[in-house]
Amino acid sequence: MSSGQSEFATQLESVRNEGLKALEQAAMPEQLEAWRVTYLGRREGKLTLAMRGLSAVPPESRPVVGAVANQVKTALEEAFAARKQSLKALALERMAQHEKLDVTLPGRPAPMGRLHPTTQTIREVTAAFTAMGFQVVEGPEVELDEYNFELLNIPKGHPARDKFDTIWVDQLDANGDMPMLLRTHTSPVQARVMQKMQPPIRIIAPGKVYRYEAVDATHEWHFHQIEGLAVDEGITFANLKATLYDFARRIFGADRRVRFRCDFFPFVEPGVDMSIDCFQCKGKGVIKIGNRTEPCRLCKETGWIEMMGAGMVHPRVLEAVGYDSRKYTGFAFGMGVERIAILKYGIDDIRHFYTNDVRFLRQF
Ligand code: FA5
Repeated sequence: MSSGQSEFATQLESVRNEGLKALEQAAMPEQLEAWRVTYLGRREGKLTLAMRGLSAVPPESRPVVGAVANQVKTALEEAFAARKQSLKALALERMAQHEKLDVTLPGRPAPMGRLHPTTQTIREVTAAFTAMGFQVVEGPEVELDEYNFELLNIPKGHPARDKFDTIWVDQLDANGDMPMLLRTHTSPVQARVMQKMQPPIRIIAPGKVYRYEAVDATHEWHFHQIEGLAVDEGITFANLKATLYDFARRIFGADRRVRFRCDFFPFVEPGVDMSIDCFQCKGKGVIKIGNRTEPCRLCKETGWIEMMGAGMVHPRVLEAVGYDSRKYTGFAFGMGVERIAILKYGIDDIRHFYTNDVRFLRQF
């Protein structure tokens, strides 16, 4: 080996030894990168600088010396890759130890949604009637005066309109009247169904209704009703009573008492209201608190809570939709859904339903 050749080889050896030693000290990613630039950097790296000495080696010796240079380069590169790999593995191991997950810990329970008591009640009542052969239909909440009143034998100026405190849609027709309203009851669905279908008819129509009235323990300004209608040849008041008794037994059990009293609705004749004994005072009208006797607020001391209005469909209503009232008769009823829920679950105030207090809603 010539002196230039051996000097060059020694220089390379020393770069390798120094580099390998320095590599052991590099423990952090940034130290590793600094090492790479110092020893393997293309422009100013120590290996690059040492390689420049190759020009002093005679051309015939260059292949031998070049091979040595390649060995050194490979040794440094492999050592670098191995160090990088082992530092990465170490970092992962440390992370696994410090950020350990305990997969046996129980998860946080996600709150479960549930059906609103109104929806549950609608479903229960609907199931009771579908079991008796009734079909479920729906109608619009924004309704025409024609269906809400006119076709139900409540023409303009009829005093019965005062009973339904109406929320009108603020839009005038050519006569300067307001033809649209938020339906005050589900009875307009009766007229809509009869216009479309021919008897025999057995339907129930659940839905939301609105009334411009003062709110108290048993009255809301928006609530739900379920309408019922049966029209066929030979339907009598006995069919109405039997159907409603059966419904009451299915929903409230056989031991609750119900009563029918005469009532007036222009779309039925005769008309009744159906009440059930008050769950709070057990039909007595008063409640005992210790030695004291207090009036029952829920039933207003009557011992009864009204559930629904009902009656035989008025012949004028049948005629208005084109039925022959000498051939067909029918019965209809309309019940308050929240009132049914109040009676079934012993709820003391209708206002709980729509204040969205989860403590109330969770009970059902
Ligand atoms: C009607 O709405 C008639 N359409 C019912 C009817 C249908 C009669 C078919 C005859 C034939 P009424 O206004 O009484 O009637 O209401 C019916 C039921 O809705 C009541 O018995 C009661 O359970 C419920 N209800 C009435 N007003 C309210 C209110 N403000 N808040 C909650 N429930 C109410």
